[in-house]
Amino acid sequence: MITTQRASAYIETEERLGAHNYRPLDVVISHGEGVWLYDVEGRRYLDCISAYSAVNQGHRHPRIVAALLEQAQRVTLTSRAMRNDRFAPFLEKLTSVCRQEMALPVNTGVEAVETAIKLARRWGYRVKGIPAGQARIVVARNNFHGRTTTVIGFSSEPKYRADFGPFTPNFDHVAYGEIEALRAAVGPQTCAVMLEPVQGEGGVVVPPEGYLRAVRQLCSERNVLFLADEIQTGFGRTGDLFACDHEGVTPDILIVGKALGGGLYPVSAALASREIMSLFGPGDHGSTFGGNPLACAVGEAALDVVVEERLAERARGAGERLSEGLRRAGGSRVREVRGRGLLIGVELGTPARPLADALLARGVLAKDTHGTVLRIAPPLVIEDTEIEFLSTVFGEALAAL
Ligand code: IF1
Repeated sequence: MITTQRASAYIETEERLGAHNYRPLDVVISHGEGVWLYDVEGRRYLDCISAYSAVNQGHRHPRIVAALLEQAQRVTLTSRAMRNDRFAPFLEKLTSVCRQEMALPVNTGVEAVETAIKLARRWGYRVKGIPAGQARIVVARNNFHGRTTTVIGFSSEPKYRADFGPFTPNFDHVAYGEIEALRAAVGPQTCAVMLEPVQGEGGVVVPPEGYLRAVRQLCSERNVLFLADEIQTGFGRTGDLFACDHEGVTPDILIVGKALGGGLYPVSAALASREIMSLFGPGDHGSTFGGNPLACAVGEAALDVVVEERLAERARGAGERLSEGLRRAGGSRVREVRGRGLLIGVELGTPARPLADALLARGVLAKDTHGTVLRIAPPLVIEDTEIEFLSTVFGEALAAL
């Protein structure tokens, strides 16, 4: 990818002054609209990263931008030391869409994961009666739930853990998708099982049909909370409103984020029943920005767009057409095209970064994950003409490798 003088200047400064905690594609974006991003040279790219599924509604959705601008003229940050007139309507819409009784809003996804861990442990001690300090949580190998030290402490990925210890204890690991392994791992001190309904960073791994139902049943039988991390899979990404809906499963604690912010603002939350959420009393948990009026205004509009534009239904149909187009264009050069809805992983069997670079040169932004998988996750508003463009460019990029 030839970066021009202008782009190189941005890249040089970024490399000099910014921590090198990413190896980004060498493209400098200056404008976005719908599924399209434009770089500082005015070149156009079809965005198949969607900020890791945080832009389901498309870049700068007019309705969500309008909500942000309107609220920005009124009040933006009050803290939860007082109340504001956006919190209640946001809670009504969020609990109704998520089909949970109560919500605790925070900012980034990992904060919602940490909130769920604290809530599950408290339930373990005060409801299940687990002896103090002994509550355990079962997680899947190949998981990704965020980057705090507690959360990367139960990652199975060495590069996420190296030299960040010591880690929070009492997390047990099981193979993802194997219900017998989970049955064996759940013990008397287990308070919760936490899973992604489809593993994203782990390489777009879809569990066997019936796994989520079996997890739900096991947790109910063994008096253990089922925590579903739908931060990446939620709000239509996998062709259902939530990936758990594919198997008709309702988690005890639902963890959401990313697209709840409509691609404009960090909005995340943990949701649960009244019985569980009531275990948090005043002062037990909080955050400076959690539930701020601007976040609530953006979150409400983001939810309206997901529901009223039927993004889950669109993602299901578009995902089927795109997966078919990628299989046809990839032919024998692709081992597998897998995923659900518009969360698609192309398994190459060889490093996927060169393909990502070849796609970049042809106007498509896509990222490699787990080494040999190319993740394709465009905004859910993608049109059929754009799907055809993507499939064509995919075939050309593969042929050029
Ligand atoms: C990075 C990918 C990674 C998530 C799930 C919680 C979080 C995430 C299922 C935490 C965040 C982001 C983080 C970003 C890259 C991206 C990502 F899977 F989406 F591609 F890393 F695995 N649960 N995923 O996917 O949410 O605190 O970031 O708001 O850290 O590099 P967050």
